[in-house]
Amino acid sequence: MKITRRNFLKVCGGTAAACGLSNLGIPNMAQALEKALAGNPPVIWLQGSGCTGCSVSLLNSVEPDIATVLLKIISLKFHPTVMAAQGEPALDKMYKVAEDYAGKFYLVVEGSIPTKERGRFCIVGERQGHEITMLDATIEIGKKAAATLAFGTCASFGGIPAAKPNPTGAKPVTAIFEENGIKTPVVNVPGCPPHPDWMVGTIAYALTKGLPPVDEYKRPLLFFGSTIHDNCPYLKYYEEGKFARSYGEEGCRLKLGCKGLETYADCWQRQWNNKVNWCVRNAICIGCVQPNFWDEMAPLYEQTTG
Ligand code: FSX
Ligand code: SF4
Ligand code: SF4
Repeated sequence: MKITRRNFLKVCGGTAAACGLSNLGIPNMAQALEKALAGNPPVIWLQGSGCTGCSVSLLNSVEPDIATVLLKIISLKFHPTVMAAQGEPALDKMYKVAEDYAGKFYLVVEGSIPTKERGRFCIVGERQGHEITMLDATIEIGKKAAATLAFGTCASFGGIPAAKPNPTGAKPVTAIFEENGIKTPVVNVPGCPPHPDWMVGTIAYALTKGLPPVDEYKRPLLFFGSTIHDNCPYLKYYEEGKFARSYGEEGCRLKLGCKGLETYADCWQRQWNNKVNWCVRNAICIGCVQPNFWDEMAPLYEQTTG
């Protein structure tokens, strides 16, 4: 698949803006991405326990659009939802890519990893008559990857599948790697689902500058560096002690259940669905990017913080 220079620069411009890299300057960004594209790094995308919302969110990427991301910026070798290949040949290809590009490909994990019953709550396929669990695949592929990007709160922290009583023993990527002595670096890009810019931006950053600086929960500071609350349009109401008791009433949404005080994300400026809206403008922040989402954020529509 060829990309024209004109389109290429357009992509670079969009990507730079999307991930806040515009201060790099387009020419540098173009050069760096061009270099990365020469290798077109292979990506293996595994899906564990989740709702596929992370993939759906990525498909909503606007600048650059998703076809450009999947076909030109990265070389997606395996993705259970979007690939045409199925069954054993698809799995064989996945293991071959991991072998051929050992230490050079990126692993994306979406969804958490069930560990009870030897991981048999989540089967990614069969090979030679044997079930391959998500747990097996994460360990086997994860140890060969250059880096692993945990996309979504489930992969990053366990998320909804790991909510109490967590019958499948669902765990995040970092826990699986730690328990199995896997040293591959992990970047967590949480959100239930994550914003497309957070995912595309993290990929673009990794390709151009290496893995991004992260916070104590391995989240890129670029997107998760400040709280929703500190940047909220309703902050002045909070400071004045004026709290809305119902939607539509003027005031801070704390008493309606807003978790913005303890939630680190840039939704307040990035917004969602191509900047149509975002949670706090007409509802509340439910803290979907935090390590203690779901258990400690529930009940969502009751005050649990502040
Ligand atoms: Fe989890 Fe992905 Fe929430 Fe869903 O599969 S982060 S349940 S939006 O989409 O993993
Ligand atoms: Fe905004 Fe929520 Fe903070 Fe109130 S509690 S100021 S609604 S983020
Ligand atoms: Fe998640 Fe809060 Fe951002 Fe909404 S505003 S997407 S709940 S972090």
